[in-house]
Amino acid sequence: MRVAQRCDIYCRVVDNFGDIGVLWRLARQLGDEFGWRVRLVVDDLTAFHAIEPTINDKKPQQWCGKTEVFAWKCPPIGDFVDVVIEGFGCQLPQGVVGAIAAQHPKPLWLNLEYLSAENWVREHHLLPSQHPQLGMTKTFFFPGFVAGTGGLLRERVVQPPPPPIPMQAPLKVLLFAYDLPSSASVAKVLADSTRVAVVSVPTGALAKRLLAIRLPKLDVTAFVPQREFDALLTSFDLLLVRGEDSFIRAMWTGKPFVWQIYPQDDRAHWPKLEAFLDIYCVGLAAPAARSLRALWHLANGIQANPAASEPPACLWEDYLRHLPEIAAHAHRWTTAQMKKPDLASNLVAWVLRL
Ligand code: TRH
Repeated sequence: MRVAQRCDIYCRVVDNFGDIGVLWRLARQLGDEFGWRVRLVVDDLTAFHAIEPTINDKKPQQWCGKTEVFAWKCPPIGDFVDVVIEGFGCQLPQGVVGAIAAQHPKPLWLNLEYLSAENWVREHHLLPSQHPQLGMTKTFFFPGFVAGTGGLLRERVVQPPPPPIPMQAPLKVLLFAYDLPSSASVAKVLADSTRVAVVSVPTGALAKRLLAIRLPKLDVTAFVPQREFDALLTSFDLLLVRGEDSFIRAMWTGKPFVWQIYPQDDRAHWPKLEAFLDIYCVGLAAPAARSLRALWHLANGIQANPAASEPPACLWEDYLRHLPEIAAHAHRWTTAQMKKPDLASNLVAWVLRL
């Protein structure tokens, strides 16, 4: 059996914080829970600093807990490595590709893909791809919600959620969303609702937009370090989250949430959202599922039939009517997901089996 302990993870920040957010979690978990020696190579230390304030964005090489962090322009080359994880198809620096190809034995080379609930993910998970010149195989590792995929990032410390409690008091809502017109329209509906006490928005472009329109009940909050993010989420009743990492963390709270998916050109993200809704709504009664879908569509600026769509305030009122059912469903969904093996465990098991 091959015991992999030396792992290099490569991360290019395309946008925002999700790329580094996911790969930093994975790096930490592999080190803390599996005893791997992990090196994380990142092209944007400023984004990293935003979620992990102990990172010095001027230092090309530094330790952060058990992880050694390198700036992209000076990656570690020459040391023996067992596993190389390329984050989200980021393309390894040229010198690194040559170095790992020259190593004997060659490392396992994985590409960690973005999360999707689409059906094809199961068929593509763990598919190998042969490098045309180097005689090396890169394996595609797909996160996912169902058996046959790589699973979801979840550290051992994440506990099953407490049972939902009836929400009588006005709701505290977190809105961590993109700076889009759809986010502003959801924010307005929330702020106008007598059932909402506060709309909390992390500092950033959307907060600026909402401050500019003087949104009532708006509370602009400081960006917290990622290790405090779960605690932040659990302090709210309803979570509007985005991207990949905050979406999964909201899920682990077991609370009702709305997912604003990362927008892509040509609406490529729409089928991804629908694929998740299709699996998420299983077991939810049709009227509640319709209401949940309608609010998620509103948050994502999706209008299947603009002529037939109800005003945002009506969609919200309908959602509120179904909220007890939606909250119970969220708890059931999370409890079921937590019974599945997590992504890091799946990845380690696959590496050790080879
Ligand atoms: O920042 P994002 O929009 O990242 C996106 C997505 O990952 C998307 O899939 C990807 O294609 C794109 O980046 C490039 O949203 P996400 O994924 O939720 O990441 C936000 C991270 O920020 C997450 O790790 C939580 C962290 N965070 C904090 O640490 N503190 C905070 O106060 C907040 C609000 C977030």
